[in-house]
Amino acid sequence: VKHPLMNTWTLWFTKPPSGKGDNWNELLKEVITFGSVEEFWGIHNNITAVSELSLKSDYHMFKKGIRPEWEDPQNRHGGKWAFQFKDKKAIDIDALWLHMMLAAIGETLEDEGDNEVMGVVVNVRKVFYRIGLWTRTVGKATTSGGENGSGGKTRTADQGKDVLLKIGRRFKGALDLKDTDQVEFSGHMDSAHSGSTRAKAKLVV
Ligand code: M7G
Repeated sequence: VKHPLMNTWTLWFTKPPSGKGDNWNELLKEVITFGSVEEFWGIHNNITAVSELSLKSDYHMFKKGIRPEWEDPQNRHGGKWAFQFKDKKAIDIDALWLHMMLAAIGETLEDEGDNEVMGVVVNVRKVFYRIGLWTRTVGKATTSGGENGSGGKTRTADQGKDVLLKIGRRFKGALDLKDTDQVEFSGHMDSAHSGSTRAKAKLVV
């Protein structure tokens, strides 16, 4: 028996660079696409744990059809919530990443109709692990889901921001962070321009 997930997801892997001249595009590999609870566990039980990955590796789990890149047109106006775990030895990154993936596939990070969650990411770096949650927008006013204004949902900038803040709080909850820990949101535009994802935060929870 297969228990279907609400969405179909694709797992991606970023290999650490092997030398000079490796660009982002060549390092990002699509691994597998799945749409059921059973497939998820089959994959999870058979791939390398985050704690065993080399430095500069990433896992990305995104909704099927969305590349985990700023360049994907679906991410063009988006951003991400992210938290850096700076004491790598003090945390169980495998458990945290599992919780993050379960929250994503279990659709507990947003309410039906929010339509913000694109995917989740874990970065393995020398001095931290970072877990991120990519969103479709940066909380601007939008109209979506209808053509020529017919049946489309209009969202004011305030509503857009409220949705992102709610998602940020759920992200923080899924990672079991303390109230005093700060989770920051930044837009991909800023990330791309500053040359790093450590761009100035627009929102904090
Ligand atoms: P990171 O892995 O998000 O954070 O970005 P880090 O600085 O803590 O390692 C590292 C670098 O990877 C960026 O400066 C970019 O060169 C590259 N990179 C990361 N992302 C998510 C993208 C992307 O979506 N598109 C492109 N072109 N490069 C990216």
